[in-house]
Amino acid sequence: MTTGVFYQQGPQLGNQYADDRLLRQTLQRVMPPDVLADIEPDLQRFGERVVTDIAAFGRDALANEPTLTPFDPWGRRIDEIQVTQGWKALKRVSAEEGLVAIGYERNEAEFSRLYQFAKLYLFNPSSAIYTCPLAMTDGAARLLEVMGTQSLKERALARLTSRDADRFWTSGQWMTERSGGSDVSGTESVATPDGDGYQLHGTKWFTSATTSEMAMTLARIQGESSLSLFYLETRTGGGAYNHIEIHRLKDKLGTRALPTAELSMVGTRATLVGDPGRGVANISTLFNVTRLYNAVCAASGMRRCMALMRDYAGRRKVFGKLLRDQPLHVETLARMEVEFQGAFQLVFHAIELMGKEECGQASPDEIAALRLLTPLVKLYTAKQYVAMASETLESFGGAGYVEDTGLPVILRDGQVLSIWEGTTNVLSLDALRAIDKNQSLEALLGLLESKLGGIQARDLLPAVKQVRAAATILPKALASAGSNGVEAIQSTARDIAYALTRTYTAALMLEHAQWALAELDDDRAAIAAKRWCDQPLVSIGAHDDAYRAGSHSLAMDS
Ligand code: UCC
Repeated sequence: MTTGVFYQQGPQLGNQYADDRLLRQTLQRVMPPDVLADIEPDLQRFGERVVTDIAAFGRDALANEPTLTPFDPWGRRIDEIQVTQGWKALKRVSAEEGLVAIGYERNEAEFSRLYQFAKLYLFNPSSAIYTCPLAMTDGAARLLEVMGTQSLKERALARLTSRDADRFWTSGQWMTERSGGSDVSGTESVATPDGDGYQLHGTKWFTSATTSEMAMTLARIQGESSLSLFYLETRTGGGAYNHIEIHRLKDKLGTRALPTAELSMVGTRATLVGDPGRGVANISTLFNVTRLYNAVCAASGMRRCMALMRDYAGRRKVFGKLLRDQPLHVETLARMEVEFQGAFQLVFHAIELMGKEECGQASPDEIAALRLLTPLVKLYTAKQYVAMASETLESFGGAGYVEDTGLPVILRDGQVLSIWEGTTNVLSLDALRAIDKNQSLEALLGLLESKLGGIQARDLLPAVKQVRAAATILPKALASAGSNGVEAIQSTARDIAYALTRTYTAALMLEHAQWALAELDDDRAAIAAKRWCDQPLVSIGAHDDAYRAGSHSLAMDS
């Protein structure tokens, strides 16, 4: 060993369940003791696994990216996508660990989704985004559970939710075409009746996890003005493609272990799901699930960033002191922890509501609130995670910019979370749709008030007042934005989404803080909640004609 030469130690990770106080506390707060006692040994075990063999599979998948071989040596078109052993192992692990199955076995009744998503949260940062195929698989499973025929349930749902790795299927979600990603109404794919099914023709421009055994997709039945939803299997019984040609794999900024292809359906046999012409409304069951996956992945990414930065702060010395003793570094991490805690409470609250809804335990207000929370939770956590990923790299200095530290992938993979499954703007507009159609704002504000009503700790009361003041402004600000017409309210949609999210999150953080003070005499959640509430919660401008003309002139230099 060389003496006198300095080598920096990199960050180390411990058991990701044992080390995660917020996860453990939140499950303790929300779940009955017997349910927690039932699942905790599994979470404890899995918390170790995600930093040992699962992390190794993830590293292998990142190091050996998928490839497409279009032809065999004799010139036959084969379109074979090869994925690494690590990626294949992640599929086996996902089945055996029940990462989708737990949500459908429902052994823990309405708490099953919390259990399942706690495992996904532990899994995601080590998985090279294997959570993407799992998200679509879960979304397809829910869709088939709600609107699939008995034969589709027996054939596909049973495989999507299987714990048997040899039987387990994943699903794709083929929505995007060259004509539109956010706006799918321009979909050019057509469906022609063929016996008791359909033949699909058309090109899909982004198909994630293209090695999946099945996909849900949209196409227009001849003669119908609106899109319909279809189930297809990617291979026929003999193993050949189901009339599908793969053109190329996308060369993406991140998610590089995940095969994402451009492909054409050239007579692909498919089955209609749900009523014809209701394709967009029907597939929303799927993407409302994937949007919650997106959010849990953002929160889990934030938590991984905190774990890495915290450990490193105890190893790295600068200007004569460890980073953990540098006041500005500590302040930077403290702000990030507040952001993480907010994201965490928001995500796990949405999952709690999802579990209740699926088990018939949610009130009408909780169902309406979840409709609005889904786009809010997705858009907000994704955006905050991208900012946090960037700050995390910076906190490692030059090491954060060097590939083999394993840090740059955090930023590259994080960036996709605010793009796929609906961009920030598309989801802000979806939140307006939910407010307009589902009376979800009243429901959300009702839940918020019931949470604030349970807070008694004297130390938290000023923050409760701040949140009540913000909640009172919200409907008025919305009405005022709406009074200037459709374009005015659309131009404020992001401000509205942020204001709603920040205000509701404040109530969730205060609820947890109250519990932690009362039950555990732990004031750390209270510190975070008060700091969250001290930031501006609502900032919604009145975008009248003159304001928007000014915006147009600034944006377009007109
Ligand atoms: O596939 C992709 C990548 C896969 C990777 C998955 C990873 C998952 C995360 C993993 C974590 C690591 S990306 C492609 C994703 N594409 C999108 O998400 C599309 C984004 N665009 C939208 O969401 C738009 O808002 C559209 C497409 C829904 C807008 O379409 P329309 O046709 O203009 O919408 P309409 O006409 O407003 O709505 C049609 C119907 C209405 O119902 P009815 O007909 O009863 O009035 C709406 O209320 O659909 C209903 N609807 C919804 N219902 C629309 N959105 C929703 C919703 N979110 N929930 C319930």
